[in-house]
Amino acid sequence: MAKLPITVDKIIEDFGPHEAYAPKQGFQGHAEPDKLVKTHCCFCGMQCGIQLKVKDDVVVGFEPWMEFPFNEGRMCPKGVVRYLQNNHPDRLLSPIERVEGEGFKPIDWETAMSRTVSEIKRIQSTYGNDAFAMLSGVSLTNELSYMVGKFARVALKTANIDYNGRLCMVSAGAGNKKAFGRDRASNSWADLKHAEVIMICGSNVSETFPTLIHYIWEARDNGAKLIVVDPRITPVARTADLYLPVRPGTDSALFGAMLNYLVENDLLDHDFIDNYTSGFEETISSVKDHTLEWAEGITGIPAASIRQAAEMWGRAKTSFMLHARGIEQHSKGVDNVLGCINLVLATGRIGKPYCGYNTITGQGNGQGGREHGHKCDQLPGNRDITNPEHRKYIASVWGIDEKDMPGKGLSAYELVEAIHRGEIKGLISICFNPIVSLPNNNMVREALEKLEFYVAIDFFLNETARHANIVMAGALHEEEEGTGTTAEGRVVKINAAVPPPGDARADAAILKELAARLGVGDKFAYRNSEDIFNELRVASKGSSVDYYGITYEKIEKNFGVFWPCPTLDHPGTPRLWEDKKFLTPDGKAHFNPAPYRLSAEPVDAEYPILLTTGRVVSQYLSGTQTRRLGRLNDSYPEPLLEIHPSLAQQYGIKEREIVKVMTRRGEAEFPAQIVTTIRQDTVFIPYHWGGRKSANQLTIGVLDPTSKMPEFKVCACKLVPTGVIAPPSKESLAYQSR
Ligand SMILES: Nc1nc2c(c(=O)[nH]1)N[C@H]1C(S)=C(S)[C@@H](COP(=O)(O)OP(=O)(O)OC[C@H]3O[C@@H](n4cnc5c(=O)[nH]c(N)nc54)[C@H](O)[C@@H]3O)O[C@H]1N2
Ligand SMILES: Nc1nc2c(c(=O)[nH]1)N[C@H]1C(S)=C(S)[C@@H](COP(=O)(O)OP(=O)(O)OC[C@H]3O[C@@H](n4cnc5c(=O)[nH]c(N)nc54)[C@H](O)[C@@H]3O)O[C@H]1N2
Ligand code: SF4
Ligand SMILES: [Mo]
Repeated sequence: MAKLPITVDKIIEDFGPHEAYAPKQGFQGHAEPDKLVKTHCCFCGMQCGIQLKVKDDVVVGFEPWMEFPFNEGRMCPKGVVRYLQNNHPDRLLSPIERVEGEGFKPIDWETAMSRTVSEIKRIQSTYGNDAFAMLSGVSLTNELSYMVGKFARVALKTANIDYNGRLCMVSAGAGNKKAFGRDRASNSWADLKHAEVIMICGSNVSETFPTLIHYIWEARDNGAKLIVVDPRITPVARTADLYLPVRPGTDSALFGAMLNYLVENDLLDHDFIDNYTSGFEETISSVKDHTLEWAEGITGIPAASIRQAAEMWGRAKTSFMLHARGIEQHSKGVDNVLGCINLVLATGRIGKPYCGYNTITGQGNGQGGREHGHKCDQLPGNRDITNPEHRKYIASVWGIDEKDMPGKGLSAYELVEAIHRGEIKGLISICFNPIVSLPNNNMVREALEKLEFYVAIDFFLNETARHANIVMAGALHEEEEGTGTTAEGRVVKINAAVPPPGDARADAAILKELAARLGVGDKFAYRNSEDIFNELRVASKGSSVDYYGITYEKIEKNFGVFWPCPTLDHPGTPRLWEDKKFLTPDGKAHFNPAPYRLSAEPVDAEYPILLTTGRVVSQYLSGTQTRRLGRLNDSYPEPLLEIHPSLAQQYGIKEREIVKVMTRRGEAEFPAQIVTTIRQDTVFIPYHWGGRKSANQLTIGVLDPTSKMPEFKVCACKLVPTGVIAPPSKESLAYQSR
């Protein structure tokens, strides 16, 4: 296999645009459109409503969709350019095959399908079914998420299927299931507007969920107080009443100390605790020694600020807790989530107006995509693949014998480790770019080079697909009908605006044909997306994630439907837990002990600085999509190392000096961006790039024991200045000319 790292530019330089490439030239943004199609943004979990303008079967622009209640026409910088992907010159317009020493060549679908199927059969008959694995993603619709889970178990008959939400939502999911028995944000965003106190832990909301900020501003207008917990003074932190500059990896000490303070000062809702919860005594005794002063030593947050946070939270009548990956992407991510939930339960602020608790779902369908069965341990309806009753029910929906259903497989990072060990020999991926997005990605690269056969399904040639033998040209959201579920639990309709370009195919059509060639066509005889959705509804019936009462028609009529929605006449459930009937075995909300423990890799003399990673507003995830959208890319074209002036001074680092960042996994160079908005002991690098620019060369592949979430948010590094000043990037030039 070709040796990497090779950047996207290099790919195009090396191999040229493939022969089938024939984009329609020129966008007719100002021409009268043939039609406007109401749908949703393909990027983050807000799933803003948008109308796509279509001319001659090409998406040429957009119009705001004012009536859609969540965003009322507002969009962020990514949402307003997503339409440029449909006609993008880098689109894969047919399957391509990698020929050793030559590069990728277009092939026809017959060749792509027959070669793929014969390799699947060869590998599985030689090494066993589980030696062929699948990796999936939650930019996919609910229909595709469901279909992929079924495809892996019924067509590939492999246990080894997992998804990119493993890097995103699994700590939140595991915490929510433990505490409530159900994995969904508890409230619609409407409850935010009238909360007295809003606490945001580990989320750069203004850059990552820009349209949600409007709700926070409205709450502020109504008098809400805002607490933000982040090692960086993010744009939203700048506006906070109380900013808590937490040392990365120590949030559980903060939450424990706040809980202890609430107990000691009796800022508790005894009625709620006594009647509707369990585990309180055990939990509070686990944080008895978490004093304010002790927590100051661990977290670096002044004790007085922790007291103030506990007072603000404890004395409010209504409150809203929000958290995202900043506290979840840790080897104790689940504990951090439970620490937040404990504060919510201790004050009884759930299941009533303006009281809420939401983990902010990241990817477009990060909510729905974690419900319908393409996780290694999960069946549709967030059912458990090891539970005999659950297996029996889903086997009956799928029309297979329960004994033929594979068991629990490996989680995403573990699955790649198994490839590295030579245990897994074949891979099919759809909607995932693990060589950019998994931690410790030098290992990932070595693993990919060991595969005997790899087929990827994508609409762009992403960095991981560069290692594939075959890449099948798939479809964008605007090219395939389906549904998604937003971060607030609202099931919305994704409408196809145009057919896939060239010879590209809808993802469902690709999976359907593969299934047929693998001999199970009868199990995938769907005529359209609605057929898949109708089967999904039945598969979810009676589960903690009940979609049974949701239909395409109902979604369109009501601007989405909030699950659970168990019957056709049920209106859906925007606010959970009003009945205080939790889905845990004892019917109560569970407190869970989550005392502080160390992160996997504490700093030491050799690696003395904390490294954390995350996002910037204009790039999305592995960057496959946004690095191709000129205006977005121009505003942040390369990863920069955020560093505090005093730490920079200690090393003699100057603005834009290239700094070598080293960890026990690897090293990489980044221009320094000296900012006063970060802790002095911490540096931050955004992770949206591959190859030599990838932050994940440095991150650590240690997982949360429960959720198997990697510790993206903290590891130890050292800095070596190179003395070379990087030329001004387009970004800093643009900045200077302002
Ligand atoms: N522009 C843009 N928006 C996106 C995405 C994108 O790639 N780009 N991706 C979407 C997806 S899939 C996701 S998951 C979300 C992620 O949304 P967020 O979680 O908001 O984004 P991150 O940048 O990963 O991390 C959030 C914050 O965590 C802080 N942090 C780091 N370590 C710690 C810690 O130990 N404790 C605390 N309290 N905070 C810490 C960082 O400083 C950062 O400001 O964004 C979604 N929206
Ligand atoms: N260091 C570090 N690493 C991280 C994180 C971090 O904060 N720090 N965050 C993690 C998080 S939260 C996430 S969510 C992951 C995301 O990591 P990935 O899932 O690897 O990132 P994406 O860019 O979404 O890659 C998805 C691929 O799917 C393709 N795609 C998108 N939509 C579709 C579709 O409808 N059909 C098909 N066939 N393909 C599609 C895109 O073109 C892209 O190539 O990264 C994780 N990695
Ligand atoms: S906030 Fe999210 S869903 Fe809305 S336009 Fe931006 S990226 Fe798209
Ligand atoms: Mo994510």
